[in-house]
Amino acid sequence: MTDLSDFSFSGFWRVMPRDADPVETREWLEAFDAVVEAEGRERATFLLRTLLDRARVRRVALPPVLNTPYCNTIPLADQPQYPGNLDVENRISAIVRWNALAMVVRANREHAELGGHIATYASIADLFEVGLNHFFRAANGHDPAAERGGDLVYFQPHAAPGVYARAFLEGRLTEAHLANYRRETGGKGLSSYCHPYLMPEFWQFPNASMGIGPITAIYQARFMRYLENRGILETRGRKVWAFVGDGEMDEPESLAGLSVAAREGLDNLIFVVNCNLQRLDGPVRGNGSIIQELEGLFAGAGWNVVKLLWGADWDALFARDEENMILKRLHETVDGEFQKYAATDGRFNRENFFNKYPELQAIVAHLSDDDIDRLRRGGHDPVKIYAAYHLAANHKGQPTVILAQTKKGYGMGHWGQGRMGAHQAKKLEDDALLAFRDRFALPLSDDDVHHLRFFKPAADSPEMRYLHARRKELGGYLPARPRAAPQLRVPELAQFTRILEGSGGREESTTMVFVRLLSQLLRDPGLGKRVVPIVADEARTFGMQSLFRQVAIYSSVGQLYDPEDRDELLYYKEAKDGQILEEGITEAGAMSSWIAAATSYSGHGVPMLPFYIFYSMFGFQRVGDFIWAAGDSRARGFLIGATAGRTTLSGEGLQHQDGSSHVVAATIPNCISYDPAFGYELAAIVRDGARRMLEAQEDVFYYITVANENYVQPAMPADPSPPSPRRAEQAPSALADGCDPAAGYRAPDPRVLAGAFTVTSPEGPLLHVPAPLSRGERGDSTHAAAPLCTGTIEGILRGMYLLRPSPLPLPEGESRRGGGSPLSKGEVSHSSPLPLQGEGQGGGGGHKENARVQLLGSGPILREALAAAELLETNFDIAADVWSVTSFTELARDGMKVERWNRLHPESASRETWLERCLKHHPGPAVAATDYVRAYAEQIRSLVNRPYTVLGCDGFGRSDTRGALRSFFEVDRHHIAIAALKALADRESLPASAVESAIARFGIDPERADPWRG
Ligand SMILES: Cc1ncc(C[n+]2csc(CCOP(=O)(O)OP(=O)(O)O)c2C)c(N)n1
Repeated sequence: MTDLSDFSFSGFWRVMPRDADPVETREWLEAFDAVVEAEGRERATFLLRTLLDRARVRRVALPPVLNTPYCNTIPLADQPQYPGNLDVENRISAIVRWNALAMVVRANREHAELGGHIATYASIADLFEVGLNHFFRAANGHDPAAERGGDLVYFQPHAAPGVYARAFLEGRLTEAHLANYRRETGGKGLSSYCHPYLMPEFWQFPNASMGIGPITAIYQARFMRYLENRGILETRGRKVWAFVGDGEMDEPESLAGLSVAAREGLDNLIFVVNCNLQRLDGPVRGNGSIIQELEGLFAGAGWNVVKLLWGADWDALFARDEENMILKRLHETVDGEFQKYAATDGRFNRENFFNKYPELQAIVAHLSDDDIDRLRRGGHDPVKIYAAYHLAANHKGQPTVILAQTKKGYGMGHWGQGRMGAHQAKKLEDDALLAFRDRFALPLSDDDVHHLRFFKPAADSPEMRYLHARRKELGGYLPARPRAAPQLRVPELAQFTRILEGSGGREESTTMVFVRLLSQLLRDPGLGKRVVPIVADEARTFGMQSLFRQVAIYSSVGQLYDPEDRDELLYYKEAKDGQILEEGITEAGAMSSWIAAATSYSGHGVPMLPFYIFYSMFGFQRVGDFIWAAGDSRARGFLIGATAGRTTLSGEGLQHQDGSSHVVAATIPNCISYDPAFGYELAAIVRDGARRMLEAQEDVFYYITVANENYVQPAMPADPSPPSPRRAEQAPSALADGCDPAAGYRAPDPRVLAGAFTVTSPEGPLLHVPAPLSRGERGDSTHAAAPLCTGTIEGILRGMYLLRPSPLPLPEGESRRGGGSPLSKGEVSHSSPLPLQGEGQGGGGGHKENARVQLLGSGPILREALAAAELLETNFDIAADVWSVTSFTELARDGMKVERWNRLHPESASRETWLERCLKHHPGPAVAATDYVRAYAEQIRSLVNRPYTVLGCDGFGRSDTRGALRSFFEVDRHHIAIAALKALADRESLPASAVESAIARFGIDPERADPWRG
């Protein structure tokens, strides 16, 4: 075996330095002991500090003060009495172990592809059991504060089989559930890991992706303090227990929140690191010590560290070890060796560990090899576990981490315990199973073992009575996830009049509109208190500094300094009951806070409405896995991707310009995403989202992009004008109120379409829309109600609505009856080339029938589509209807649903998608342009049912002006117009030469490199 005692490199936590003068050492120690005894610990601490200061002055290297010896933190003398019946608990634990093992092995005997894990639970079983028998409180505990909720327990994900096996004993899962482990499609299976989405009444926290559990647990504990400090919920006495793997602690996210937990003094948080010293491929630190390393990290971050390394049988050995030979030997041993000792028998351990020094050999001389084999690590000894939990649960002022040393695959003999491949062991033969039965003294026949029969003692057996009694005492069963939550009333949309009316000629970005909206929500008497604004050091970027003063920044200690800007109206105000969670530069931390708030309806029975606003590029791309976990958590809240768009965030360049978040958002089933262009769209979306989440209690969350480009925000288009004679011919609208923006209506009075609104091009103004009707003109003197068009709102929410019908007439031959059919060759009567205006070929008015196109735009690029429409109409006499597509994803999802229904109901009348309904009376090829990669708008291709050209911003971003970027990525008005002309030329509605000359006229270089490669 390796002897590291001679190694000189800095494995300080590993090797005790040699003692050059033991006599002198003893004198110092005796003197120190005398001080402690005579003058107390405080005096001793003072002397130590003074000594350390002197050492610094004399340039003596300081010892590693954050590490303690490789033994239990809690001395035997401080160990509390064990309050339980160890014998019964051992039997329960053995039964749970067996059922977990049987479940996994059975599944894999039947279908080897199912997988599963045995070794993780085998290592953590005792840590769970002591918690479940003595510590983890459920929501209705017999606590003096009876109304309080329970503890929140993050079970180590790969130990899920054991959690199922216990729930089976508790009668919460049936044998059928266990028999369907990892077979979920039939509806009665058990999910592989902790997935609230799949088992919404069982699991609370999705943590199967390593690192997500630890950090979300920290921010959960912090959020409980937030609820308490803001006077929303009493959480005192409740704990967050997070069971994490030692390998998992390598994830940056696992470590990311350690300092915030200590800074906030989260003594409601207990981490238990299952230090079985192995991960998937091999040892966590083969050549080092993960426990000593983690001790240093946690202690350095300010945590209370409890090492739980050795079971009670070691106490006697340590007591006999006057020379500290055991510690010396332990400090020589790296984790790779500890793993080998776990995988081998007592004889091997004696020969290789204990026999190294005669003194050590003597210490275990009275033990047989079997006795040595039975020496337990701390994480397998309920008495020691209890002591650690007891200390942690009562510790004040700091979070506690328990570093529990265990053996991976504990009890699996040479088939699994401590083996390199233990993590993936899932198929055991009969001899291994029989040995397991014997090892844990299970009352099973060979036949039971052979058939992997689940075992449940009789209801009146001591085991079952004990198990139920313990959980009853602790308030109920865990894990359990309450689904119901009180409803919260959401303000009506009409209350957002100021936003719905547009910006009245002022230029404003959708981000600014969002901040106004948020500010109004915060003031709402019913909902305001439940709104949780979250930022990761970007509040000023998004113009949110006004909120600092309005609702203050949450700080558990209030504000201990006089802020530099105190004299200003909107100063940086921190307060104990502050509402904003200002997380600093940690998107992972901010997401973790958001998840805690967005699941508060379930975790605490207190619905909250969190808005996390971030640079959209640092959302799905940076912390996409957290957002996925939020979906799994059934989170309810808003994610606001700000400064969004590849060309709209102009100057920031490649790392900042987001062109893909909407594509990723589309892959999360319960994430509803929108890319609104105008403030009224945003208001309608947010209001409806809040209604769905807080009133209808749907398990959905929202991703909405907002941008920082300033332009005049138009008013929400009012109810459509009375149907024109043409419209009267149409089939009746499917919408109850007869207001169907999709069916096409007469161009609304431009004054209600938009606030004063000018789209310009290098050629000059293209489209000018005067300011909205004044209140006097509209005849309403109050500010109460904006003109709402329920049809328009429905369109906004369903993904598209007709924003600007072309003022040019529909072709005679194009009856709205047949709408939606693609233009076929020669269908449009323009047989002669369409000249460019000003090129001496006439053109412009005079045509009775115009070629027509449908322009689809989203976000800020919608304004380019509007400008393109004007270009097409003014210069080419081509009618262009412009659609605001608020969500290509919602359109595509609707399409998926309708297409599937039609496919499976071949004899029924086909259903129509929203997109079909929208476009069917609007002929002509379609062109879509967005600020995102083409894949975003491509989602609807199969639904468009006509020639469809998609423009988008594929490629790396770069810095430049918006105009230059839009030209570069070819999503500006000129490229939209060219795409429309080309689509018409392909249908022979105009000659290719017209497109060619337009390309030249717009100064487009057709030979330049592809923008996504340029
Ligand atoms: C982010 C992430 N990466 C990789 C994995 C695959 N994985 C599952 S368990 C595991 C090893 C876990 O080791 P450890 O945390 O020590 O837990 P143990 O099972 O040993 O107790 C790995 C790599 C994962 N689930 N999540």
